[in-house]
Amino acid sequence: MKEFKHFINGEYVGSASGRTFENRCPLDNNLIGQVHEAGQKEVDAAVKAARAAMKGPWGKMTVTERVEMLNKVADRINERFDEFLQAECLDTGKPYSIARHIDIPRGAANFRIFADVIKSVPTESFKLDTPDGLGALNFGVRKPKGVIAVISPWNLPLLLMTWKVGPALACGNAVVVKPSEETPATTTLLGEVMNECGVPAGVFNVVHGFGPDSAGEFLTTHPDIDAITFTGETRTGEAIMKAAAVGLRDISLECGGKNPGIVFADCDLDKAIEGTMRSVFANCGQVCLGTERVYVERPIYETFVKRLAETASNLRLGRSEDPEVNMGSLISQEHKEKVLSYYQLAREEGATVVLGGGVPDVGEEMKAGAWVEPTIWTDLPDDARVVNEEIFGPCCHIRPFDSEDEVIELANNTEYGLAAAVWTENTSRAVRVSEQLDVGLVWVNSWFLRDLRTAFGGAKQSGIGREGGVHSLEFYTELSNVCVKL
Ligand code: NAD
Ligand code: 6OD
Repeated sequence: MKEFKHFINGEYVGSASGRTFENRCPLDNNLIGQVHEAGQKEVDAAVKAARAAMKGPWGKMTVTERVEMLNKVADRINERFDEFLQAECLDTGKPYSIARHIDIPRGAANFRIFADVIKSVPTESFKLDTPDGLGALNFGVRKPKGVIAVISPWNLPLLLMTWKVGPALACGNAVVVKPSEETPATTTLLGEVMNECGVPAGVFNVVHGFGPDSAGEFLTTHPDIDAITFTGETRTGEAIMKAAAVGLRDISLECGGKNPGIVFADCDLDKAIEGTMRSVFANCGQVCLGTERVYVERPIYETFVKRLAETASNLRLGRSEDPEVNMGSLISQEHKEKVLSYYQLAREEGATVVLGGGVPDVGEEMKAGAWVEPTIWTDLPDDARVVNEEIFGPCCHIRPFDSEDEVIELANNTEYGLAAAVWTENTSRAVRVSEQLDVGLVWVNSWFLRDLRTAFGGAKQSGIGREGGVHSLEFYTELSNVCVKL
């Protein structure tokens, strides 16, 4: 039986309490292994190891040395690509075809990009005139913040964890990571890579467990944590923000969304269908940036609904390793129940079910897996819960619109503000509409096309702060000013 242990001070250790929980594959509910659950003792040890690392050789390393080390980590992830791929897909049920192109390469790229950023971004400098005529020179110095708690979700486990660990280490911090209880594997494996690449003990630590009254809460309330970076649900973000208030620790929150897709009649319809297919159904709809509300300009509304439904009906569900498969299962039985409750609610709220709405027949071997059908609804009122609450499944509601002003108002009518996709061949309209959307990220004629130098994050209840490129440096470093009187 496989065991997932904590990684503390460069070594794998079990829980002193002996407490473990099961890790099951969502494709068929088969047992993968047992995960050790951290108590206060393991969290204390991980934070202590990280603090000691900051005072040891890691804290004295030059930027050039750190950059070399992080590039080695990226190389080593790529060398062990298949192990990461298999581990990620077993934990999540996602197809290799997705993880091979997104999750694992981005896991490596997240180290490389921030190694590049840290060695090339300047700090500010100002020459100040003084009454004696000699002046003073001000210059900025970026220092690591210290020990960072990284709390990550299950939907893109390696990608979203390294999106935080990469810049944190590039800036010279030490980290304690608490991966999602659903997906312990790739974060655990990364510990081996850190050792292989000579990253000093204590720089990268992992503790496993749940949120409240478990590893997540013990870590975020730990008094020796300097800052907390979190990706996950908005309600969890609120709990973490409260924990961070004690001791005035800095936070970065990347939270939920209910993202609109806006399709104008002058779009390239083939591209809009292909892009909307990905934005609704990729990763079985479990992408925070995914489209759950599609607004289509009336002249092409009927055609769009018909074509999206036809294309979605050809999605191939099945096992990760099958090269024909482009949709896996949801993450867990619990999440399946949540998504199915919205499928039921949609019917109660008066939806027309254009496609799906139930549980697919995936055969005897995978019957116990977390499967749901790709689903499309129309005809729901704007105040329906299904149109307003984040479902995080392979589903969307499509509604017609008649004018730019109307669709901007509809798109913005949400407590969230993460992402939007706009489909039009009219560049002026694309710019005009994009600028009026209350979101952190707009894609025009594309979706999830990532340039890692750009600002990433959400408005409103979708988060606080921006990560990516130099923006990550704002969070992972303390900027000090030195004023030298000449
Ligand atoms: P979640 O909030 O349930 O869990 C995320 C992490 O927080 C897990 O590791 C969990 O154990 C931990 N946690 C839970 N309660 C905690 C507490 N009280 N204290 C400390 N830690 C706690 O989220 P999830 O279900 O894993 O992920 C799905 C959600 O994440 C969706 O809402 C999705 O939109 C969001 N998400 C957002 C982004 C983004 O970039 N904005 C990216 C991916 C996912
Ligand atoms: O691409 C990224 O950097 C990122 N943070 C993606 C988030 C996806 C959400 O599920």
